[in-house]
Amino acid sequence: MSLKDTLYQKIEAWRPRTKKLLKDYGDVKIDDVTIEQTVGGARDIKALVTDISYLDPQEGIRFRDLTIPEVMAKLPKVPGSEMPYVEGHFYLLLTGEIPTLSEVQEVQAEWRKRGGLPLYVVETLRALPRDAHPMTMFTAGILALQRESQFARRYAEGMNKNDYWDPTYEDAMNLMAKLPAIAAYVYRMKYQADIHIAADASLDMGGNFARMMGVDKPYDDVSRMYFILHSDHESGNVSAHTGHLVASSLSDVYYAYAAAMCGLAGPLHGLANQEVLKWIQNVMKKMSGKLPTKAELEAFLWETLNAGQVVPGYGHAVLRKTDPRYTAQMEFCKKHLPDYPLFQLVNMIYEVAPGVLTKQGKAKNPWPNVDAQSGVIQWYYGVTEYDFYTVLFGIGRALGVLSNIIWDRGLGYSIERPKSVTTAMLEKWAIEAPKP
Ligand code: HAX
Repeated sequence: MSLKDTLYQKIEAWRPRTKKLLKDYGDVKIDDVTIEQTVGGARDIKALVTDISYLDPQEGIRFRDLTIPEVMAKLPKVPGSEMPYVEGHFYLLLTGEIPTLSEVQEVQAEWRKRGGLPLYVVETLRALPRDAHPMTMFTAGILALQRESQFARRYAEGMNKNDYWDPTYEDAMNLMAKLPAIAAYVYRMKYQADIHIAADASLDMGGNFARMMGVDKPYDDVSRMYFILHSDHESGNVSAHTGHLVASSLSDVYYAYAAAMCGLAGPLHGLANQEVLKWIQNVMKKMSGKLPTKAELEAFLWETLNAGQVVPGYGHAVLRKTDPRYTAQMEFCKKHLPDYPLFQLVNMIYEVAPGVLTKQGKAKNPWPNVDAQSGVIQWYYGVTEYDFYTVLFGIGRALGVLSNIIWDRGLGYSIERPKSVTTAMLEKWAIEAPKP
C-alpha cells in the first residue's frame, strides 16, 4: 500500500480516539498551572498533543517510541552507508511503522518527482542581498513556494473538513522534496562562487544533498544523521510549536513552515548551533590557534557568563541530562574524527562547562544540547560557513513539523488560542492563594 493510503487508514482509525477523549472526558483535569509557568514561557504546561515524538527530561527524545540508537538500528540503511535513509525516518514519523526498503524507495521516488525548484523561487533567492542571513534566504524561498499550495487552492474552492489532511499531505511532500534544493542553492550562491550542482535522480535525500552542496563522502551520511537527529523534539519547542500554531488557523504548510523557520532562527533555539562555533572560534582566536587548558577554558566560560550572555549549546527547557542527540554526534566524531582539535575542544568544554554552569547556579540543566556538537562535524567536512548551520537544522526539522501538521489536520485539531490574564489578576490570585 502507498504511504498516503497507509497514512489515511491510520488517521481514520485514530479519529474516534480523539473524538471520544473530547466528548466523554473533555473535563478531566490533567495539570495545574503556577504563576511561574504563566509568566515563564508556559514551561511544562501540558497544552499540546502529539504522537510523533516524546521528550523525557531524563531519557531524551523518542521518535514514535524509539530511542535514537533504536531508530538508527531499525531503519533501512543506504547501501554502503552507516546511516539510514532519511526517507525511511519520515515514513516512521508519519505512520509509526518501520518501513520496508520498497516503502522507503516509494518516498524517495515521490521526493525525486517533486524536488525541482520553480524559477521564481530561484529568482526570489537571487533578489536578496548576498549578505542576507542564510535563514532569511531559506525562509523566503519557502514562503515564495506558497503559491503552489494545493491546500489553499482546495480550501478556496470549498473543501470538507475531513479532507484537509489530503492536500496538506501533498503540500508537505512537495515542500519536503524541495527543501534540500533551496538550502543547497543558498549555500552555493552565497559561499561557492554562485556555481550550482544539479541533483542526481539516482540518489537518496542525504546523498543528493551532499552532492548539491558539493561536499564529498561521507558528507552524505553526515547529512542523513543530521536530518534524522534534528527532525522532531515533541511539539512545544519554538519551531514545532510555531508550525503547529500557524497551521492551526488553516494557513497552509508553506506559511506555517516559513513561520517555524523564523522561530528556529533565534539564538536560544536553532541559531545556537552557529553561536557555538562562533564561541569556539573566538576562544581559538584569543588562544592564537592553540588549545586552551581547562583552567583557561573555565575563565572563558566565566567571561561569557559575567558579560550577561548564555553559553551556547548548553541548557535546555525540558532536558535535565546530556542530550542524546549530542551523544549520537559525539559517537560519530569518536569514530570519524577522534583526533580533530576542534572535537577535542568540544570534549573539553563538556568536561568544564557543566561545573561552571552549576556553580553559577542559574541554569536548571547544565548539560549540552544538540547544538553543542553539530557544528564541529560540519567544520571538519569543510562546511565552515557557520551562519549556514541553522539552515541544515531547518531541513531536518521539517520532517517532524510537517508530519505533525498533517496529523493535526487529520485529527481536526482546533485553532490554537490560549488565554492571557493581566498582571493585576496574577497579583490578586497570589494574595488570595492559601499559604502552604
Ligand atoms: N548559559 C547561561 N545561562 C543559562 C544557560 C546557559 N547555557 N542556560 C540557562 N541559563 C540561564 C537562563 O538564561 C535563565 O537566566 P535568568 O534567570 O537570568 O533568565 C536561568 O539560567 C534559568 O533558565 P532555565 O530555566 O535553565 O532555562 P530556560 O528553559 O529558560 O531556557 C535555553 C532554555 C535552552 C533557552 C537556555 O538553556 C539557553 O539559553 N541555552 C543556551 C542557548 C542554547 O544552547 N539554545 C539551544 C537549545 C536547544 C535547542 O532548542 N536547539 O535548537
